[in-house]
Amino acid sequence: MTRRSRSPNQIRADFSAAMSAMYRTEVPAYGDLVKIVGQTNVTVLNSPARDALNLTPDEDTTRISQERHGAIRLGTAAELAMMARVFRVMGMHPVGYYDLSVASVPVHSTAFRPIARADLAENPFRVFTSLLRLELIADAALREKAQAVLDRRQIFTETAIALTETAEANGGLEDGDAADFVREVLETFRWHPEACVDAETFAALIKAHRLIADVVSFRGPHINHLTPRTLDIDAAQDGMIARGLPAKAIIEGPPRRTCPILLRQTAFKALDEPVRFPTPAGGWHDGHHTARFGEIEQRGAALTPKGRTLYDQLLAEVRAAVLPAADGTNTAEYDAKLAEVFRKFPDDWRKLYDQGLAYFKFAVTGMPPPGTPQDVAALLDAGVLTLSPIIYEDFLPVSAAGIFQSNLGDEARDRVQPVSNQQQFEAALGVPVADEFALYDALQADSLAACLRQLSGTTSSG
Ligand code: OOG
Ligand code: NI
Repeated sequence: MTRRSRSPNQIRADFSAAMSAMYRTEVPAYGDLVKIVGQTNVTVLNSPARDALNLTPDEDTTRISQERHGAIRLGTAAELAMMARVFRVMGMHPVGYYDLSVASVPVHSTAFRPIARADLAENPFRVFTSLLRLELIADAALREKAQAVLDRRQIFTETAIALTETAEANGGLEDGDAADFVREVLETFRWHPEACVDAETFAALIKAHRLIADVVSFRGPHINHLTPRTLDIDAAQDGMIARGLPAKAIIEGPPRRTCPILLRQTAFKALDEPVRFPTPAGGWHDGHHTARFGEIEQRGAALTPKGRTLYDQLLAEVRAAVLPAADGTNTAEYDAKLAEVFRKFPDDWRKLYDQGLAYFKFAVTGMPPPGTPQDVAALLDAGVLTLSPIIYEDFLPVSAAGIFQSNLGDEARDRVQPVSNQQQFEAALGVPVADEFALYDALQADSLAACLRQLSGTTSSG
């Protein structure tokens, strides 16, 4: 019998499926969310709205509702460095740096994700991974205590570490080892209701910041949400409300548009769950904790640095006028302001291209009439080239902060001093993070170059 190797893409798909199954049993409300998304997606796929989705020919619509991302929060540099090695076995690489301290959340983050288009198409699963910044806890005694608790824990099983080393040494894993690897790595993401700190320490950590308590008090970095793709996030949000799920007050990101850009996200808020704290007498003390939720996302075009600056400016303008309240009391006002301010963001693919606001891929769709100048605008005008948006595969710090905060409560705002530190993050990670703009820029340049080569081939041979 020959031993076959399992590709990183296959391992990532296996892992994502295993995690989805685990999370649905751990958080039944997440199973409800998956059903709502599945139903909404079928409705859209069978309606005229399907045409506006820009589905790529390689898009497998039977997998459209699969999870696009999940998130974890790690406690130490060593955990982050090991996690990076584990994700690499699954073909996931750190892209982007997100500083959440600007939103009073004491973490900084990256997204581990596949990079090549073919890999994303095979399985797009990524993990938004945060590292706690204990140095942002003001109370020195509490900070040291938290550090000591974190230094004592081992979040990876021995087998997970050994199989990661095997994969590194051999350049991959064979089928049997890959299955063991997925099962063992899943343990790191599992929920443990038994806390590893006593109730008093937990209360002190909660007082410092709810997020610190979530990271420090448990045996591992439980997966805190999974996020399937919805084809109509407004309908899915209504569906959540209709099914009685505690939906977040607003949809994060840009407004609904004819030409979708970046990323729109919403979630149901973390549920209150029973946990147990060890007592000095060796027993357990019952308590509760809110950590785990479900999210949905809808993606649009990746923006250039110029487009992103405009997006950030417009969003800041909206938030200066109406800051969304967690209890939903000003949601209608916020949505109206968002729609109004974003009228300044062109909503037409050609304009977005001409103004250098978004990234595109190109296709040759005609023969150049004699005398057509060889510039892109002229080729687009003549219908020789056609544009379609390159989809945004990353995250948005203001949106991420909104997702964090909807699970932490309004009281978590304005508590941490913002200090961005990408160098410190990369030192912990062990490698630099990839620059998302450079990745999109290369995709666009490659696509255009391939089309121009094809055209010069047709003109010189004809
Ligand atoms: C991560 C929140 C950020 C997103 O989709 O922006 C996030 C967390 O709560 O740990 O997942
Ligand atoms: Ni998320």
